[in-house]
Amino acid sequence: LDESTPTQTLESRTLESVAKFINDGKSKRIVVMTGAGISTSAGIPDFRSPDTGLYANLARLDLPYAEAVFDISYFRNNPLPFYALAQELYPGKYRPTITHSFIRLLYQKGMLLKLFTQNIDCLEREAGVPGDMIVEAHGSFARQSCIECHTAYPDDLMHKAIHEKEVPHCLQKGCGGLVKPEIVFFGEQLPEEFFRNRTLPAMADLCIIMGTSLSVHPFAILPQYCEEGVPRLLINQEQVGTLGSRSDDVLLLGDCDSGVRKLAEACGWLEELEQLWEET
Ligand code: CNA
Repeated sequence: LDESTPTQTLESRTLESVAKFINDGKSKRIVVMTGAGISTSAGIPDFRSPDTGLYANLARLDLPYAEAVFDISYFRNNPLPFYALAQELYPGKYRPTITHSFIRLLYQKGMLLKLFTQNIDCLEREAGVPGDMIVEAHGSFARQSCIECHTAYPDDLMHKAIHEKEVPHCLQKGCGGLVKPEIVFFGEQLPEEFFRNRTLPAMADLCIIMGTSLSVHPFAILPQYCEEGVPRLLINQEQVGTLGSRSDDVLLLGDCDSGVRKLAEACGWLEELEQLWEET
């Protein structure tokens, strides 16, 4: 696409046009899609950024390959590297970012249709987005269960195990299988709620994609469910997926927090957003 390619819906492929579209009341069903990049400023590393990403820093865990830490067959034989990492990622240590608060603001304004997140850090919930507005496509640390008999394991015991760096085992008589937070590992099915909701982006009148490399499938396909002519705004360090290929795609390349501040400012919501974030 170049400057001369006509738009279908927006006046132009700019952030200001997206803000005008929102302020004109044309956007009441926003679908937001997020990934690790919205939590990096909270102090949680993403996977794939060179140097700072988790995969670049896993050498100390002595893994055969970086992704093994989230591989279910590797975990069965050696759960220790995952639990070393889980201690760092476990909810409670991090504060939601202003980007998380921006999603809450969309919800408060009655504009959020659904948030699809790949993140497992629960920061969307902590920012005040209700659980039923969120599809945690890769699960989260919110629940845990036995990988053999799938019996749920109590939260307080999980909390204790994480902090004492122990690997928890199933409490069912005769089972004793390994317990794992219900985050989706390589080799595991995505939660049923992902499949139930995955075509929802087709109902959106605006889609905002933030902080994801869109390299994990089937999540990566979600933006393509948006109808042609529905504006798709990408706020990310880099261009990803097929974003930028449609007439109403807007790319805001840079960090998420300044991107959402710019969007909020253009909508006249900046003060409200900053206050909401302060109170979180
Ligand atoms: P990824 O593949 O690491 O990609 C992150 C993307 O965000 C990249 O395109 C970066 O350029 C971009 N990015 C990083 N920081 C910023 C920033 N401050 N502002 C704007 N853009 C930024 O992560 P994905 O989420 O796409 O990959 C999917 C994996 C990562 C999922 O399975 C997650 O469970 C997993 N993950 C989650 C967390 C978390 O819950 N916080 C942390 C690390 C990995």
